Amino acid sequence: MASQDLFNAAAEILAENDRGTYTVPTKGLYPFQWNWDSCLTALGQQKIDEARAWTEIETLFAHQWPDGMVPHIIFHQHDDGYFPGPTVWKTGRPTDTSGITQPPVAGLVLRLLMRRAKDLGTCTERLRTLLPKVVAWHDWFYRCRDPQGTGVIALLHPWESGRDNSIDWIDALMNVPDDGIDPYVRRDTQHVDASQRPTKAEYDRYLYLVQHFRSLGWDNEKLHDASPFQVVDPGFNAILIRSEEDLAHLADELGMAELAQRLHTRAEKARVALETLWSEEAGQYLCFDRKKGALVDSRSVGGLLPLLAKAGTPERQAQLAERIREWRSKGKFSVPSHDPADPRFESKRYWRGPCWLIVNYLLTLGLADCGQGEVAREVVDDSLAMIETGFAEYYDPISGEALGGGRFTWTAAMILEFLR
Ligand code: 9YW
Repeated sequence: MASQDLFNAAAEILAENDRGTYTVPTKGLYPFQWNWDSCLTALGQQKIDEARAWTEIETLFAHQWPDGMVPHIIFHQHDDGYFPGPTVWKTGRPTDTSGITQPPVAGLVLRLLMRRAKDLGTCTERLRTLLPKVVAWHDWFYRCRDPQGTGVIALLHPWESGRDNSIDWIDALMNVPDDGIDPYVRRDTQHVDASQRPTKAEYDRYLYLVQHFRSLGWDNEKLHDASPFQVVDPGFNAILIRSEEDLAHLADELGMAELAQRLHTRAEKARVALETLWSEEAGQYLCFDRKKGALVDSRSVGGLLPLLAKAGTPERQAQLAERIREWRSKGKFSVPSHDPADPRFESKRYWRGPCWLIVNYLLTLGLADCGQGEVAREVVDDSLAMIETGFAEYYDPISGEALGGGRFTWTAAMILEFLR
């Protein structure tokens, strides 16, 4: 498709999924506001309507919890098409929300919005209001998800990672009971092919965790230590570090030198801690299971995302870029969500192999920063090639085929970014 046609097609999807002050990922399958979807969508929206992009993020942060957490779903409107809905979460918020969070891309997105701002005065004003809220979210992460002060934070639920059914969580989920769960009916498998979705055994454990946290009153001062699932994800932590540094830069620009220094210092500590997740054998970063006290033997794309934080030595960064090329040569398109050489890889099952354009985008930012521009260009080219099969939720890395939900918001937003 010609660039202008692609731009128009992507803009049409953003408009179609726009609910005025927030955007749904895709109608039917995901009818509410999702945290990292919204922030990444704002990047695409800026190309069309800068003010609307800021509103997207402001709406999300209007539902921040008093303790600083920003929920992964905001249930703005009633819709039975999604499970688990508000009656399962029961978080007791004025507007219903889920009780867990998602990858903190807001900080890095705000810096990009500011860098490209057209109406600098208005954007700066909106930033002044948003910045302390994003900082409060980051403070929450380090207070509630790293109570021992290790420098890296743990996820308490696979859904928090944004990479729901990754192979990364299989072992740690074995520590989560699957009994005593209220009877439930899944809705996702009514919208899309069940063979491409998480399994029932996984869903049972996802729901056990929700029920367990609910029984603790969603008190974030208690959840970490009480959770049978505590996994440190290098990808998630890399996003947090990158966003933290971007917030520090923004704080500096707003004349908040002390805050900027505090954020820089914390990001530095996190960056050092991230290196404990490096595996020489795998040639990449791996998750760390805090309950077991061991690295997780799973070579997922989460372990390549530290490029985004410019983590590690140039040698390590080069190895990560090499992984991207190696995985591409085993599949056909960049970047599979898991090493295709792993027998557990599945080219069509959600986060067990398929390519996701949001991850591709984050990797291209990291690759460019780490002097790997050529690999970044290959990732962009592959992304644009896969889009020819449709603006899908995700893609098969072997056939390039569109999979999952269709007319997907963040995929459209990423195409607008790739067309820059
Ligand atoms: C769910 C909305 C979300 C994304 C996640 C993705 C999937 C399913 O869809 O989650 O039920 O929340 O894994 O990253 O935010 O697009």
